[in-house]
Amino acid sequence: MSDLITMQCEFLSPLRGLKKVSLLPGAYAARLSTFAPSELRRRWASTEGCPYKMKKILLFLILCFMFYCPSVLAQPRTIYELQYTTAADGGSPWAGQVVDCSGGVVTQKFPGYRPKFTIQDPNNPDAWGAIQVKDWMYPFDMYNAVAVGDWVTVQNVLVEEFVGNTTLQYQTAYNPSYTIVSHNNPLPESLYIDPNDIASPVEGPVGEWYVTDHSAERYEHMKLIIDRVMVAEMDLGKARDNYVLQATDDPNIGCWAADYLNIDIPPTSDYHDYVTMGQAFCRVEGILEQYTRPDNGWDYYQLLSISTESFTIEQTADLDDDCDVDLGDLEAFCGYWLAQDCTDPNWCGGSDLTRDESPGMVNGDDFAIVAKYWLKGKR
Ligand SMILES: [Ca+2]
Ligand SMILES: [Ca+2]
Ligand SMILES: [Ca+2]
Ligand SMILES: [Ca+2]
Repeated sequence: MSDLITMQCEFLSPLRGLKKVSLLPGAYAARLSTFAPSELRRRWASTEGCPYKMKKILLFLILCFMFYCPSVLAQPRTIYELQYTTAADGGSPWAGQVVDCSGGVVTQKFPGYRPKFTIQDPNNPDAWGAIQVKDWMYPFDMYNAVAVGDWVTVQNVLVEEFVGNTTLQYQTAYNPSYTIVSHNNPLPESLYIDPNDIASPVEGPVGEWYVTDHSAERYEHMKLIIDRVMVAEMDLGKARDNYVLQATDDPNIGCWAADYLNIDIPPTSDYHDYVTMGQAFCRVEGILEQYTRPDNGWDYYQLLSISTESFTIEQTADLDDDCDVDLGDLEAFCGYWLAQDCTDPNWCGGSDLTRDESPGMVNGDDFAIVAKYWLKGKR
């Protein structure tokens, strides 16, 4: 056996790219596991110099090792590795392969026929940092076990492009597993982007909508914030539940959004109560999802709100109505310092933030609110 393990066979050469090597079967198999199937076939076909019997023995050893020691073979991939792509269609280079993923923090969960959740790796805050996990294994033990804020890793999951979204499919056929590494992690900060960073689709033939700029692919399933937008159109998209969030100062800038993930929408509505035509928001926070069904005339990205907290209509302590809290607001606040005649509706220029009596006054209690929200809304 030891002779077999340490033999120097020409068979090793095409696989390792070396003339003479000695390897334990485990390391050998681990090395092989890093090759794509097509590359393995090519290299196997090129081992003509190796005796057929020896090739069979080596193959047997490798398969034995792969069967008994899968955890040694596994090379966990980061979310970034699974998502990053330069492909024009935005597809993951790992699509179709079964992988382990070092995972990230659960940012939202969505029940359904096949429940799903999103994990985001805070180590990649700017792009390619999040991915969707879908549980196919009834009664959905994994989905039920994980909570928002858990850091979750998954093993033996199929990478699949599902209607435009890179998805880790948790399916019986691949003997998957998961690990909750830790609980109560802070959720990754949402990334401020311009609404135009999520290009809106344009209507091709009537009723068909395709996005021509797929640069938002890098944000797929990440937590994002856009600010200073208003609802400009509704009832768009496949489910007639998409709306346009348009920059309040430029009608040419906007993106598509939807509320189907939102835990606070009324049961009979497609929209959160805040989403009405013309409604302006200081900020809208959400998770980006793609919807691609070219056969049905669709390819677009949509910002999905998560809860009521996803929407900021007015920024608390923003006294000069520019959606942030900074020196301009502090200056306005100081102009009313210790005023004692604050009444509805002006409340001393908004500086009586407590509004707990009428007439009220501007004092330390109000300043505490300014301090609490200081710099909120600043990019
Ligand atoms: Ca995509
Ligand atoms: Ca993707
Ligand atoms: Ca302000
Ligand atoms: Ca007050």
